Amino acid sequence: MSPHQRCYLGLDSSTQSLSAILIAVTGGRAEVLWQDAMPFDETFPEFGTSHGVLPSDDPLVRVSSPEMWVRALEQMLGRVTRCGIDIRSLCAISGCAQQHGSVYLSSTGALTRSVAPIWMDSSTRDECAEITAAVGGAAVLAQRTGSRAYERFTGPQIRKFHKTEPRAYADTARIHLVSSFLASQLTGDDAPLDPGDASGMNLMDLATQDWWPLALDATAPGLASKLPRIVPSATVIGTLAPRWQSRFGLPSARIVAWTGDNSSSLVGTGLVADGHMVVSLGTSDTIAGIMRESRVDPGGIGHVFGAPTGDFMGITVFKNGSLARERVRDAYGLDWAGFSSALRSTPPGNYGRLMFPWFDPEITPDVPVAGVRRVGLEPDDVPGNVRGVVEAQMMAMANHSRWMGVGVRRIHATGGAAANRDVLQVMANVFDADVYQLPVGNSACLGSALRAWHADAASSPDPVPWPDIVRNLAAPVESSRVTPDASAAATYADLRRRYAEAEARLRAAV
Ligand code: XUL
Repeated sequence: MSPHQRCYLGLDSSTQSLSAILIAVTGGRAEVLWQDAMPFDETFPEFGTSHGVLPSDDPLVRVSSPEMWVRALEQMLGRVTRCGIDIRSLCAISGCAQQHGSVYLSSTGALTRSVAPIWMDSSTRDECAEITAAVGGAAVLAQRTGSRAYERFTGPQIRKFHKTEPRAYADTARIHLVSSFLASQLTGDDAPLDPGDASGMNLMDLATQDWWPLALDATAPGLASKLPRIVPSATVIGTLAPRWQSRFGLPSARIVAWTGDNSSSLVGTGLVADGHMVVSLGTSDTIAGIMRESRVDPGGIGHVFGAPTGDFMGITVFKNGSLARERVRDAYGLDWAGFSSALRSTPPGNYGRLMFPWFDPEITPDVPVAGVRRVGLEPDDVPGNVRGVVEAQMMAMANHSRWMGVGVRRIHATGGAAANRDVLQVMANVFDADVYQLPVGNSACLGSALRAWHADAASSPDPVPWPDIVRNLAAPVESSRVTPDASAAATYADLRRRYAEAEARLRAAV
């Protein structure tokens, strides 16, 4: 190890796993030294999760276990110390987590609610309506907080908890997001939130990046004192708690504020300036880009969040992402190679046949009742359904990101399915844009390591500007470019319109 080498650890507590990436920076150049991932279902079978979610009788309710997340963090820190790398040069740690999920703690730090509602939950329709009415309507709420009320957002979830379990709500002294909850574990005290994650709550005033009193009052009594502080994303919030240092022999590394997985992913895909978009094909599919100014969607689709660079980010989120692709793959007994060859054996546009893969209630568009719909597509047509699900996801993403007003010419693709170039070809054709893969697969986790570096350097005499932070590890691989096919792009220009019309018809019929 070079004496000038500084190491940074990035963590990502996602829906299905906890992952870690350790990078080393020498002479301004970063390299990945080690990475690991810990899937929750397999590592902690005693919690009984499926894809990271606890069983529930109500199909609208989706909760997970804060205790399991902490166990994973402990085990991961143990793995870091055993990874074979001299971790004395570990200078800073940051992390990110699935957004919106909330953890409820008493004044002594005990859980006042054993489970945490997560982003897949859609059980707060009434609370969304109540909050919207109390602040003066959906447009006001969206303008102030960046989003109209969404079921998964933390404000409506807190309101539901207050209504259904008032005692436990009263006993709650602190409500953390998953990100600030895990950051608190590292520092050993009460960690603040960053604006990137706080903007996913329907509670933060985007302009002031502080809590919006009217939204707090509309949500639940006494909420102001139960929420963490909000600090700029690049804040060093403390150092690694002594108990981790003594237990694992780790150094007193700086802890940098954690954020949401989507804002972290912007850094991990090199999007530190406006101009292009990132499409993440993970448990949720998302499309996002940096905005210099907050431009809220007048149609109420999508969100404006804070970005790690201090700018804003526009984002549209789809619940039926990788699990929908897996459902189609499994329904026809395929593996991923078979899935790809089905894509290759069918023409762009799928002969005009359409699928609406709403295996779960969908976020975008708002579809409260689950159920796959098909137009002209037989359920037993294997390749037609494979192409159907991928085209549906890409067309929905292209249609529902138009509000951001970004002419998409270049897309950085990340998430598990971004490894599949047949899927990326559909993306390139539907968007009529060049698509690039990234050198490091887990962009949210990489973003955490790079944010740790950025914040550490920012508080030193030699700050490193964002473009230099993302230069080598988060720059798209030029040779990976997937270019659109002109005739396929023309097919989709027409099909996207038909898809939007059919989508509106089907939603009206629900
Ligand atoms: C973002 C969202 C999801 C989760 C997934 O609004 O709900 O992308 O962050 O972890």
